[in-house]
Amino acid sequence: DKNLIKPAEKFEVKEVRIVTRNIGVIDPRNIEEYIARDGYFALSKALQMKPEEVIEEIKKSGLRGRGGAGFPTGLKWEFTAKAKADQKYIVCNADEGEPGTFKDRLIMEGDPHTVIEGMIIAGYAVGATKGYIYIRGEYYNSVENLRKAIQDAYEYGFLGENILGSGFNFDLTVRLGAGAYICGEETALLESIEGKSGRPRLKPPYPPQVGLFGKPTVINNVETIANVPQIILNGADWYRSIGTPNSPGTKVFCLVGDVNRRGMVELPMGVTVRQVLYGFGGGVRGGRELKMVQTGGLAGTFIGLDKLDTPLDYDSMKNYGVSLGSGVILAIDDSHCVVDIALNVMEFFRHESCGKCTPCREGTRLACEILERMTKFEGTAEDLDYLRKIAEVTADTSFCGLGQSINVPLLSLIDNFREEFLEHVEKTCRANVCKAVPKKP
Ligand code: L3W
Ligand code: SF4
Repeated sequence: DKNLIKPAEKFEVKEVRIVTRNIGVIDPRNIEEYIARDGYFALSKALQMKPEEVIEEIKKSGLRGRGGAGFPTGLKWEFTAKAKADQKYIVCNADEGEPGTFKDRLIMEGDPHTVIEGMIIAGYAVGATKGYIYIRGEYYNSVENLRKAIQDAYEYGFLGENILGSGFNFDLTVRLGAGAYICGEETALLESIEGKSGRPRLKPPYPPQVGLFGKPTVINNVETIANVPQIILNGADWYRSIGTPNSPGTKVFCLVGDVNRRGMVELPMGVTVRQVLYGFGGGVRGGRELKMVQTGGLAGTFIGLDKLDTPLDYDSMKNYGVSLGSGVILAIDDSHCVVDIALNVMEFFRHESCGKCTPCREGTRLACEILERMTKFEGTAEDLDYLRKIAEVTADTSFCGLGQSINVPLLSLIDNFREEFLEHVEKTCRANVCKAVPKKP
């Protein structure tokens, strides 16, 4: 509702649409509309370059992985290109499962050809002739639009044999995930494509050396791949002119929670949390007070109001302790209780833990037990220290990123809102969410 948006002028933000440039502009099921907006021109340009030149351009652009970890894309491609093998693969991680994140879905639904074009260019650059898009099974519209787009791309000669007369061959297949969050972890995803149960592999070796079916593999997030055609078309210098020196380009943010306007917006890297919240989101809903913000997804940091001016890029964690992650910004107003939020987060990780290793399986369970006690006013001050210990040990000893990152949300909540946790020991909940449960006689 536009009437609800009252952006304070100084927080106004200007969208820069690279990845989302065609969304809502073209009919995603019509390849000709994509071509009319320079679609597949980048592919044609790339095929006239040497594969090393394509990689060099991506390296120069400074593009970094948009799934959350920010690994340099050009470097990943170079490792894969240099690995010796009879077969290589490109995998698009479209198993978007981070609560609050829906950017990859909207990109695939609204502009599937951009993802396809980016994958073909990646295949040419590293010498891969086969690609997989591993997509969340519940993303029905994305799956449909991607399948139609792939079929059309074959018909127009952008996929298959001798693409645009270049002698380069590339085939693309869509694979559906079945709803496990852990399958978004890149090696669990590879296991799943291979038909095994989705459990993470030990790293190293990393996928560029040993990936899908044991062969060198590039795995990139949807948003990362969707940047590629525009970088090839407009050049690395153009790309570097947007964003920050260490994090060039844009980020697609998903703003959710207690704001007037929720949704997806593409902004230059380095925009502040406050700019997204107020410039795009129009501030807190219903005249309530903002209590905290979680950035970067459920495994991201909870920040208080003192950190709202933090610039969001891949350095924000290092410099300010604020995660960028996959770009979720969750606004939380004062009607929510901090202990209840912590319990909610931990219940998610307990449910999604694949159970392969003890620290994550048991650590998440124990954390839930303690937090549940606290929400019933049965916790003690020592419980807080115990929670901290569980978070630290789980992070230090878990096998994969899921268990290794549960300390981030938990410790940021305990450190920033310790007083409110302790109030629960005194049997009060300032948000009136938690209640004592009468003991059974
Ligand atoms: C070759 C090396 N490759 C690292 C590669 C590695 C991977 C990438 C990052 O994601 C993020 C987390 C959250 N040679 C390499 C190398 N690589 N060293 O770089 O690796 P890593 O292990 O740091 O991170 P990751 O496990 O791939 C974890 C974010 O994911 N997250 C959730 C994201 C959710 C979505 C979504 O729903 N769309 O993206 C939640 O925590 O931010 O930073 O490719 O192989 N020496
Ligand atoms: Fe599975 Fe958790 Fe261990 Fe990762 S850390 S392998 S999700 S049990």
